[in-house]
Amino acid sequence: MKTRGTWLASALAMAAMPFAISSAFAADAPSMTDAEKATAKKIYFERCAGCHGVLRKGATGKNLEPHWEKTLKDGSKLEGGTLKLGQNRLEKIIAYGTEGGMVNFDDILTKDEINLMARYIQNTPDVPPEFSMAEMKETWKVMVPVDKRPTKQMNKINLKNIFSVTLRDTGEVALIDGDTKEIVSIVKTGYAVHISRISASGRYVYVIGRDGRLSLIDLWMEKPAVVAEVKVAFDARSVDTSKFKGFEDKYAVAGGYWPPQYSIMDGATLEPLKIVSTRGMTVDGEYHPEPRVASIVASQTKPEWVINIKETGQIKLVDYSDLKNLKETTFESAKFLHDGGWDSTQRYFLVAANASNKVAVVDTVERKLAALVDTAKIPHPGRGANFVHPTYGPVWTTGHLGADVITLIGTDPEKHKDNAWKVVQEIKHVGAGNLFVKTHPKSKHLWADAPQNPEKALAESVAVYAIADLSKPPVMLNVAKDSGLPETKAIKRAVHPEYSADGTEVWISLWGGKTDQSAIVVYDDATLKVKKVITDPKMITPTGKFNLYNTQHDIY
Ligand code: DHE
Repeated sequence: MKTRGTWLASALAMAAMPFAISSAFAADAPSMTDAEKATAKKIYFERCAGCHGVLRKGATGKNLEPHWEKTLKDGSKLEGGTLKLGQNRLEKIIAYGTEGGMVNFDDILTKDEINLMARYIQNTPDVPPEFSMAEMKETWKVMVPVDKRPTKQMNKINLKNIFSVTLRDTGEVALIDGDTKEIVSIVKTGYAVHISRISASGRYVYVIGRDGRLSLIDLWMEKPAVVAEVKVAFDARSVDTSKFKGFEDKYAVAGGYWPPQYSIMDGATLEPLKIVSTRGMTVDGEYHPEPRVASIVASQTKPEWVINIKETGQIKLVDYSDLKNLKETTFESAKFLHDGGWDSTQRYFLVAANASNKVAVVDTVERKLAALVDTAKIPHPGRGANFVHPTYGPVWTTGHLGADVITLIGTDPEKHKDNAWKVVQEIKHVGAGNLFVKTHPKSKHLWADAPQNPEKALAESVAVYAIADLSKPPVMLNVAKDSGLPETKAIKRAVHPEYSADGTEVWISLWGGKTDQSAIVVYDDATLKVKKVITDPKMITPTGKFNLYNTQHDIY
């Protein structure tokens, strides 16, 4: 599959990251000047690190070390590396991509930059510095202390239906009133914010930037604003809060890509409390120096987080009831864990091991892996979608980046035992390149995007399936056309369906060019007609959207 580089764009701020150990460049690698190395390092973090890793050991993308060697199960050795591939082959791969899923960069990087990157990755990777508790504390800021914050909601917004929207390339989040569709506030956050998560009480929004900056927004203020901030890592993607009774709003937890560790903060001030490294052995028994923290989810039924470690395939249940004597239960699943969501009972967490083409099912009651389900190529669920299938009973759904299907997995081991943790149906999707699927308990529809599909018309559209008859072709909505926005050079990728709190509307972002005014198109879920186009000069590169009520209660 060939898709565009936007998917890969990684933390800009990582480029500015200091490097403790200057690279020991391989003897037979192409030479580079200091200035070239600096430019290449920046491009690598912007475009490549998200998939290949900082140390280039590979994850969703291939290993990019100058030389690697591995012992196969039968004892034989396999070796390879960028030096072996050589300058010409590397330039071709970077420019045109590969059938294996590497994207083409010939439209993003110049010929000189492609030449530079091919040389850079034949040299030994730089090792970025660690990030200690003392360093983290230095970055911690409380803009509005707890005793200066309101004691009740000071605005008239229906907080249940507010949406926190990532404005990816401006480093901001827009808070949009779901009832009036007015932008309530645009707040400065970290670079290319990844996700927003809501505290158990629904008062606070936690927003994590790719540069590891965690921002805390207080929705009770007359105009909601950032009240505290801390840098949790140099590169990060995930955050959640403590949701169990008695611990509401008490802690926040954030996952680092680099350094590979998770940090626990005070929920109201973001004061750093604890850092836990995730380095260790993969499920294959090999030491990994860069096991990045992928999705984190808070249990509503226990004082526990499910923390998924990408490269090692280890899943941790972290009991936060006693931080000094932190209890971690770790169990093996499959490598390259990424994103996932609860089943409808919120007992099981289903997480994609994306480059292993599997979904791991975590049983948070029995505290063990319930199943590892084989799926089509590169499952990418977001949080997935739960509904009752007319034939197979309760199912959880994932789309795929690498296959043109939507996979339905049975989730009811009590009443539909034969279907539990099995792929009960694969719906034919409009193409590969899906990122997110979504439904709502009150809806009769399943929505699926395809923003990474190379066909412009598909990338700009969403597909809506009727749950009552999933064999029927979907209704296609061309969101870019429905927005009424003028044509631009950049494709306007329709991404991330998100329901309103009452489940009657679906909001879709148009992820457009870096500086283009874009929009969120709101559809009526019953009639599939456009209800509203939310646009504004400041609406630039909207991507993820998080409805407060649905995110707070894990409704999807
Ligand atoms: Fe994401 C979720 C990592 C690229 C939009 N993304 C996640 C999660 C992880 C992750 C680990 C789960 C967080 C959780 O639940 O705790 N994403 C990565 C990457 O490593 C990757 C592949 C490359 C990178 O360099 O970041 C990547 N992601 C993207 C994008 O390019 C997307 C499409 C647009 C953007 O805004 O950057 C994007 N990712 C999202 C969204 C979610 C997400 C909207 C949350 C989905 C939800 O409904 O909860």
